[in-house]
Amino acid sequence: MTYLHHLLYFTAAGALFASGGIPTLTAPPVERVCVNDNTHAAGTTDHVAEADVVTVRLRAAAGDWRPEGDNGPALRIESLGEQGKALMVPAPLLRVVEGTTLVVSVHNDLTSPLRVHGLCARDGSACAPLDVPPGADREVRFASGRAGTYHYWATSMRAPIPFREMGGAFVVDPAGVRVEPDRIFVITEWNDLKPAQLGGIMTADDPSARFLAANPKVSFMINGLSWPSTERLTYRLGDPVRWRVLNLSSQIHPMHLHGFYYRVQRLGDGLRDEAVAAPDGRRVVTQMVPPAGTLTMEWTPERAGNWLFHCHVMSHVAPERRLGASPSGDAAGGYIGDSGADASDGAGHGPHAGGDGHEAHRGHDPGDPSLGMAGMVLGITVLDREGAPASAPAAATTATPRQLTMTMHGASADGRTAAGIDVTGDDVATPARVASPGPPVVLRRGEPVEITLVNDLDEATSMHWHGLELDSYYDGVHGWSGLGPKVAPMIVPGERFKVRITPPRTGTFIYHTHVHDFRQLSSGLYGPLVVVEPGETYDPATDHVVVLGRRSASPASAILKDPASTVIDGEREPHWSWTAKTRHRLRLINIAPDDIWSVSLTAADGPVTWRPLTKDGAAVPASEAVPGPARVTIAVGETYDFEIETPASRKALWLEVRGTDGKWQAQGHVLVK
Ligand SMILES: [Cu+2]
Repeated sequence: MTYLHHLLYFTAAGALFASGGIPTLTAPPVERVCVNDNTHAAGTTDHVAEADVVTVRLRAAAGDWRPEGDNGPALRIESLGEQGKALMVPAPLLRVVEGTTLVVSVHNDLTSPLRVHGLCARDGSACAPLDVPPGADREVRFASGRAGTYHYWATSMRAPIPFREMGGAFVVDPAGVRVEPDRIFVITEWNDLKPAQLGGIMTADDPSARFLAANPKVSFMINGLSWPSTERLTYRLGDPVRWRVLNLSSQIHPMHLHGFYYRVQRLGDGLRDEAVAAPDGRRVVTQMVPPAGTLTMEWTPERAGNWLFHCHVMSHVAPERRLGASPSGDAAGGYIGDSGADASDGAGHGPHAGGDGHEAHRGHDPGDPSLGMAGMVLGITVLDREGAPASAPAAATTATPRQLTMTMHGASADGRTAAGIDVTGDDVATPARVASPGPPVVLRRGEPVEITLVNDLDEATSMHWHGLELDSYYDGVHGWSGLGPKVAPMIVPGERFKVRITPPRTGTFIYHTHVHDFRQLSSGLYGPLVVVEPGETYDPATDHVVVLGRRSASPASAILKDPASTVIDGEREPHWSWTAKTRHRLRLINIAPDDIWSVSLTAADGPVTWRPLTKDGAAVPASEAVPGPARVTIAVGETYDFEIETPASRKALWLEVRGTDGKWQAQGHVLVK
C-alpha cells in the first residue's frame, strides 16, 4: 500500500487533521464526489409560452473522488454539482433543445474565487466568463444557440483552458427532430500541480518543458473513471453507435478505435461546433482531439467480440497512470516525468529496465484485468444481433490462407544486433537481417493470410494490427481481445501465436506491440502493414513507406526527453533515392510512443507539393484530395498517404520532422534523379 493510499484511507475514515496536526473532532464529514456517466441532464424544465426554460442550480465545493473505483484512492478535489445533489466528475450535463432558455446559477463553497467559462448562448458571439467570489451566488440567463456539442468549465486556479475536474458537457439538440440515442464521454485530467506551479507553467517560454520539470502526478479519466474502472460498453451487431467525445484536459489525445473505422462528423472547440466537409464524415481509426476540443463520431459494430477505444499516447494510458495499487498488487506512482522515483521503474518493464527477472512481467501478467493499461481506455463488447454473447467467429473461408511467419528478436547480448522483426513466407524472400523497425508486411485485399507470430524475445509480448478490420481474437490485446471465455493470450518467450486476417480494404496500417511499455515499443517492435489490390504488386521503387518512431533502450520518460531517439525508418538521417519525372506514393506512419509531429517535405526553393490520398488507409474526402504544400501534423496511431510528382531533373528534398513546439527532431534526405 502506498503512502498516498494510507493517507487517503485515513482521510476517508474521517480522521481529519487541522493544519497544526491536531485532530479536529468537530470537522464535518467530507463530501463524496460521484462519477457522472452523462446520461441525465441537469436542471428542471418550465414550459412557458415562448420557449422552454431550463433552470440549473450549480455549486462548487471540495470533496473526495475515487476515479479508480470504490477500492481505489480517494482524491480531494474541487468539483461541481447541482444544489441538493451530489458533487460529480465530470460536472453536471447541460442538455437542452435548441431554442431553450437556460438559467444557470453558481454558488461558490470553495475558499478561492471561481471563474466559470462557457455559460453563454452558442450563437457565434464571444463568451464572457462569470466570476463567483467565495460564498457568493451568481446567475446567468442565456438562449441555447445552435445545436451542437459544447462544454462549460470552472477554475479556481486561473487556468486558461479546461483543466481539472470542474467541467462538463453542454449539448444542444436540434429542435423538431428525433434525437438518436448517443453517449457523451468527457475526458478530464487529474494532477497534483499547485496553483503557483500552474502559474509558472502558463507563463513559461516552454510550458511543456516546465510541466515535465514540475514532474506532477497526473492521470486521465473518462466520465470520471480510470481504466479498468471505466464503464464497459455493450452494443449489438449492426446497431449504429453515436458518441460525443469532449477533451477537458490540457493535453492532445489521439483517440483510437480498435477493429473498426469511425466517421468523424463534427469537430468543435467548446464554443463552435462544425460539420466536417464530407457528407458522410471523415473515415478514420484515430482522431486527434485538442485541449478543449470536441468530437462527434459514429461507427457501426460489424464484428462481435471485445474491442477498445483509447488514447494512443502511451503515457496517457500506461500502467504508470494508476494512482492506487493495481489489481495485481503493484504500487504505481502516476508520474509522467522523469525522476529518480519514476513510476516506470516501480512498475518494472523487463530485464532492461533494471529490475530483476521476477519483477519484469508483473505489470503484464495475463491474469491482470488491467491488461497493463490505466487511464483513458473504454472497453467495448459487441454482442450478436439478438443481444446474446456471440460464439466463435464465422467459419474461415475455405481458401488455403497464405502463410507468413513473423519472428520478434531481442537485441543480441553484445548489443551489435538491435531488437527487431523478420518476416518470412511462401512468397517472401528470407531477409538478410533482422529489421528494426520490422519490414513492410504486404497483404492483398480479400486474401486470407495466416501469420505465425514467434516470440524470440526474453519477455512476453502481444501484436496489434492497427487499423485493420479483423476478428476480435486476433486484435492483439492480451486478456481482452476475443469472444466470451476465448481471449487472446500473452505470447510468452518461445511461444507461437497464429493470427488469421482477411483484410477487406486496401491501405496503410501498422503492426505494433500492444504491451504498453515504452521500452518494448522503442526497441523496434513495430512496422508498416500495407494492403494492396489482389492483382497489384507493391513496388518499393515508387511506393515509399516512411515510419516515424523512437529508438531507445531507456526507460519511459527518458525517451521523451531525448530528441536523438526520434527515428525515421529506424534511422536518424535516412537517405532515399526517387526516380525523376515519376508519380510516387509516400505512406507516412507515426508509431512513436507519445509524439505528435509536424512533418514537411521541402526543397531549396520551398515546400514540395503533394496530394493527400488516404488517412488511416481510407480515402480522404474529395474536397481534401487536392494538391497543396507538403506539410502535415501526424499523431501517434495515424497514417497518411500522399502522391508526389517528382521533377524532371535532379533535385534534393528534405523530409523534416519537428515537434508541435517547432523543435527539430529528425530528417530524411530524398535525392530525385
Ligand atoms: Cu491522450
